[in-house]
This record gives sequence, structure tokens and C-alpha cells, in this order.
Amino acid sequence: MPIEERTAVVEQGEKINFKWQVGQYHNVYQIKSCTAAYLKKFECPEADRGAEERATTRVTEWSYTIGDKETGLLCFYCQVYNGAHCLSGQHLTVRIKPASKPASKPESIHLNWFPKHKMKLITAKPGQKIVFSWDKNKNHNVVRAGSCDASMWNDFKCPTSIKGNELIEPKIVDDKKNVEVEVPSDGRQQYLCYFCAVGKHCNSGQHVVVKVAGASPVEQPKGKKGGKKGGKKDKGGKKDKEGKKDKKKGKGDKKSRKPQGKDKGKKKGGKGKGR
Ligand SMILES: [Cu+2]
Repeated sequence: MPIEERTAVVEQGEKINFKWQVGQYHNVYQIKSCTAAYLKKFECPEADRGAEERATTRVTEWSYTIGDKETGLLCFYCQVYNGAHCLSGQHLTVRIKPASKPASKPESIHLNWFPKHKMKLITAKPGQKIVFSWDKNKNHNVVRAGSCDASMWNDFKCPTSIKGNELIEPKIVDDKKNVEVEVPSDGRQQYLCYFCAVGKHCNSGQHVVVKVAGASPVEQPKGKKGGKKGGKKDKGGKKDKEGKKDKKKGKGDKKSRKPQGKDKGKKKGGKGKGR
């Protein structure tokens, strides 16, 4: 089988499944000091030196979940017949890569919304929420300025009317009026401007400019690709290796490694001996 089926890149937190047919005689050994050299050439240990058994021939399935902090490489092989299976290609070298975090949600930014508030200029990340809140008996509102750019960041010009701007309706939460906005992730907006259109509040300082951190294209929400890749079945006479890599949410996985990328459905059965 092609070499790339014996190597894989798997993210932290993901699971590697080894599975072979009932009746087949395989096991899983792991080499303790696995290095990148194994990606090119797998050295089946003589007399299993430096390796330890992880799954015996009494089972037909074994899985290993990569730790969230784990790094480096993992080398597995089938030791059956004193390594004959390994020598005939039944091995797998995994390079661990950092999990593509689900873009952990940044904490919301809370603005105590009144004319003398102190946060006139803030920087926020795409996806981050900004919450304006004020006593429900106070008369304020939140209007998003229809046009907003660096000039507003440098010198806020209060719009003279609400026209052309967007009034955002508050919700009452815990006896306060709240307006919650989320910084867009499409990267198109570099600045967001908000002000209070009541009386002279804006001119008295009730405005804020939000600079969108790293506003640039990309940052897609991590493509949820279609979850599991159907395990590569049938590689040479192997039977079902069904690799179901249970990945957590479809992480983007930009490197689109062929199906096997994730599920290392180990192809046991090195030599397709009949089961
Ligand atoms: Cu106001």
C-alpha cells in the first residue's frame, strides 16, 4: 500500500481507531521513541525492543485518543509473527498536530452605557460580543452608525440624526436594558461605531468605536466538512478498516489529507492472509 496510508496527521483530541476482522490475528505495539524518521522509513524493532504492547491478539479493535496537550509522533505496528506483519507493512506513523480550536469564544465585552463612560475605543475579535447595558429607567439607546471608519476612531463625529443609521432595540435583562451585538466574522468591517441618539448624549461622549481585530478575510468558522470520511475500505485485500475517526466537530482541517487523514483505519492484515 502506498506509503501515505501508513502515515497520518491527527489532531490533538482525536481518536485513532485500529480495527481488524474477527478471526484475524493482529495486535498493536507502540514504539516508545518514535521519530520523524519513521514517517519515511518505519523501522520494525528487532525483538520488539523499545516497544510495548497496546492491544493483544485477543481483540479486534483498539483505539487511542490523542491527548489535548500531546505532541510529537506515534509509531504503531503489528508484532504478530515476531514482527513479520510489521515488516510486511503493517505499521502506522502519526504526526500529532495542534487541535484547530473551535475558535473558543472570546469573552463578551461589557459596556456600562452612559455619556461619561470610559470605553470610547475598544478592540474586539470577530465573533466577540459587546454588551451595552444601562438602567432600564434611564433613557438611552444604541444606534449603529451607517458609516464608520478610522476617522471615527480618531475623532468621533456624532451623526445628526438617526437616519442612515441603525437603531438597535434593547432587551431587558436583570432590570437593565441590554443591547448585545456581535462583531462580524466576515472580515469586511474594520470598524463599528455606536452612539446614543437620545438628546445630546452622543455629543456628551456616549459613543464608542470598535476596531475589529485582525479584520481580514478568512477566519471562516472552520468548515464543517462532512464528518467522517468513509474509512478507506478495501485497500488491497484488506477488509473493513472503517476508520471512523470520531472527530469532534468538523474541524477545518485545511490540509485535506486524503480520506485517511484522520481515521487511521489501520490496515491490519498486513499480508492479506485470509483471516
Ligand atoms: Cu443616552
